[in-house]
Amino acid sequence: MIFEVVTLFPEMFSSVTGASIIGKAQEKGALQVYLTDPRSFTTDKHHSVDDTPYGGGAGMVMRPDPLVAAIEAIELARGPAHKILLTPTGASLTQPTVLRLAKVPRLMLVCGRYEGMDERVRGFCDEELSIGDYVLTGGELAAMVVIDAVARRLPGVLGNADSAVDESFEAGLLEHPQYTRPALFRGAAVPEALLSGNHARIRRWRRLQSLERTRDRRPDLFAQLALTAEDRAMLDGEEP
Ligand code: 6GU
Repeated sequence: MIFEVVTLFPEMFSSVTGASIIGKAQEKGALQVYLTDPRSFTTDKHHSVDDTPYGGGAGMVMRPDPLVAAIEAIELARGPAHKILLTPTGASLTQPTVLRLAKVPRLMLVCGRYEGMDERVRGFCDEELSIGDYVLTGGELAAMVVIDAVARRLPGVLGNADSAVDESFEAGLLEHPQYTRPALFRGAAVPEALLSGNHARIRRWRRLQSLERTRDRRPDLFAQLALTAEDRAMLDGEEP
C-alpha cells in the first residue's frame, strides 16, 4: 500500500513513519509513505499557501492552486490515487471505512491547515473524512490516524495474523476484557472462567462481556447488532 500525504508540515509525520510498527512495516515493504509539501508548488516570490477570505472575516484560507498542483504532480509522477480530504466537515472515520481503505493500492491524504481551505479543492478529492467531533489545528493528526488504522490491517504489518481479527469494532462490538499474570492483583482476581481451561466456557464469557460492555457503554453500537438466540439468553442471565 502506498500512502501519499499532501501537507505543509511533512516533518510532523516522522512520529508515525519512524516509529515502531509502522516504521518496521515500511522496512519490510508492506507500505510506503510519500510526503509532498504544497508550498513547493507555489509560484509567487513569498511562496504563499494561504490568503484572506473573500467576503471578509478573520483568519486565512488555504489557496486551492498549490494543493491541486501537488495532487496533480503526485498522480502524474506515481499514478492515480484514491484521494481523501481530511476535514472536520467530513464523514466520521469508522472501522468499516478503515477496512475498505485497506484494499486501495494508493491512498492520498490531503491535509488542510489554517482556518479553512478553499471550497474548490473538494472537487479534486474522492471523499472527505473527519476523525471525530472536535476541531484540530489541521488535518495532519487525522491523516496519521488514518495511516495507523489502515496500515495495521495490511498483510505483514502486525506480527500475529490473529491479532487484528477479534478486537473492538470489527464485529460492531467492543472488545472483551483481557487479563494476564498475576492471578491476584491488589485484591482483584482474574475471572474464574478464564482460569477454567474450558474453551467453550471462555468463549461464552468473552462474548457476554463484549455484549454487556457494548450495551452499557455504546448503546448506539448495541442498537445496530444482530443478536443471536444464544446472545439474548446470555444477556438474560440464563445458564448454558
Ligand atoms: Cl480531519 N481536521 C481537523 N482540522 N479537525 C478535525 C478533523 C480533521 N477531524 C476531527 N477534527
